[in-house]
Amino acid sequence: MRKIPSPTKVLCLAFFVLSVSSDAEGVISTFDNDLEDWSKMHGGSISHEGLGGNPSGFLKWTCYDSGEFPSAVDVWLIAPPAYLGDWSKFSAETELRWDLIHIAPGPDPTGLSAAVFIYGPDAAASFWLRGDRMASSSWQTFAAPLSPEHWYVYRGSWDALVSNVTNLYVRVKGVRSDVPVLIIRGIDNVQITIPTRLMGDVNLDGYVDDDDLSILLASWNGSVAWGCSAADLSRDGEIDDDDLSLILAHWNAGTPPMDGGAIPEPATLSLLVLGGLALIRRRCK
Ligand SMILES: [Ca+2]
Ligand SMILES: [Ca+2]
Ligand SMILES: [Ca+2]
Repeated sequence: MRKIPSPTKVLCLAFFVLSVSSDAEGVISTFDNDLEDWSKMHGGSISHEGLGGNPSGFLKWTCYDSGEFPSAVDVWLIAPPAYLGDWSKFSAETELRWDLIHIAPGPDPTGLSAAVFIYGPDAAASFWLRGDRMASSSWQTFAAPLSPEHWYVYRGSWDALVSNVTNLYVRVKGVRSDVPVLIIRGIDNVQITIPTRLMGDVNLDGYVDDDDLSILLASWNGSVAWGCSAADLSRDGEIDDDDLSLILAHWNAGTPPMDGGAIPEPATLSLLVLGGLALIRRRCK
């Protein structure tokens, strides 16, 4: 069983402020004028939209399934050559990021997931995001840190892979349906970057609040693989009290999103944390 911090300890940590930032670098696709040499394989079609992105233009994926022959309709977006080559030059703080929106989500958006695949001559790895963060009708940012503990290396070694990345695919899962469905999603701002990260902001919406705490508690004691990585704020490979401390230390940092909910008062926050810790204790028994 992992050590659970006392509420006093974690609440005291809320008064510490850390700043974590660095210069952005790498490559980015804003899709503001065209598809920027991205292509796709598997289901549906992709096109360029000049407006409605995050901001300006974006890549639109449209998939219509007649329902007559239920089939997987995932799209695999194929990155252009600018993203390939030697990734070993990137530091461990570097992330592959992309923004996603569900314009027509299909019948079961909560069943969605997303993944990134990278291939080299003798190596391959995947990074997965859980579906429960995918079902949003507003733009959301997702991130895959470029460090090996966040990836499932299923062929070869990580070092061999990042020394020569020959293929990069961003995959967005569709649905299997026996009734006609229309799915439209948007992708914007695919990039390899060292982000200016707002510490504690697990869902990357620019604000630290109960949404972030909820994701962390739902991932408690999880490993960073299979979609829990966003909650691993301390980057030590586990979701635990270190990460909880970082969220509480940065509570209400950033700017509330336009459609954000009410900001919990400190007393409400205390109850929220105590409730979460009680839940964790029960799980640990
Ligand atoms: Ca754009
Ligand atoms: Ca947030
Ligand atoms: Ca951690």
